[in-house]
Amino acid sequence: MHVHRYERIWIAFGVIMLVVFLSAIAFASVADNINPPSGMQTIDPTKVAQTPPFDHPGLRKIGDGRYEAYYVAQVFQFTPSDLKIPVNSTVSFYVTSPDVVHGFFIPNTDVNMMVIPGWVNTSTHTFTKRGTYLLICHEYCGIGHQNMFGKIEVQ
Ligand SMILES: [Cu+2]
Repeated sequence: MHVHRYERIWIAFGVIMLVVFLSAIAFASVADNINPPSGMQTIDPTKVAQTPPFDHPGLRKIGDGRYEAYYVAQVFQFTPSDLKIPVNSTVSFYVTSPDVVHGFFIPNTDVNMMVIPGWVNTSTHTFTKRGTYLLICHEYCGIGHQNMFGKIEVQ
C-alpha cells in the first residue's frame, strides 16, 4: 500500500505530538505531585462525623465580617442545608464527603469545587449582594443527585 509522503509526515507529526502531550502529563503528575486542588487537608472519610470541625458542621465567626463555613456533602444533601450570613461577609467554605464524589457550586460566584472523600476542599467568597444563593451538587453522585441542593441567604 502506498502512503503519500505528505500523509506520512502528517501521521508522524500526530504521533510525535501525542507522545509529547502524554509525556507532559506523566511528567507533571509525578514531578508536581498532582492532587485535588485544596488546602491539601486530608480527613478519614469513615470518621467525618467524629472529626472536628465536621462533627458540628455550620458557620463559625472568625472576625469582623469573616466566617468559616464547614459543610458535609453526603448522598443526597448538604449539611448545613441553609446558611444565613450578613451582606459583605467573606466566607471560607470547607467541604468534605464521607461517601462519594460530590460537587459544591454556588452559581453567580466563583465557588465551584469538587468534593472528594478523604479531602477537605476550600474556597473563599465575599457576598456583596443580598439575596438567596443556590448551592448545588454538580457532580453526578447517584439516584437522588438532582435533589441535592442547599441555600445561602445573604441578609
Ligand atoms: Cu450530586
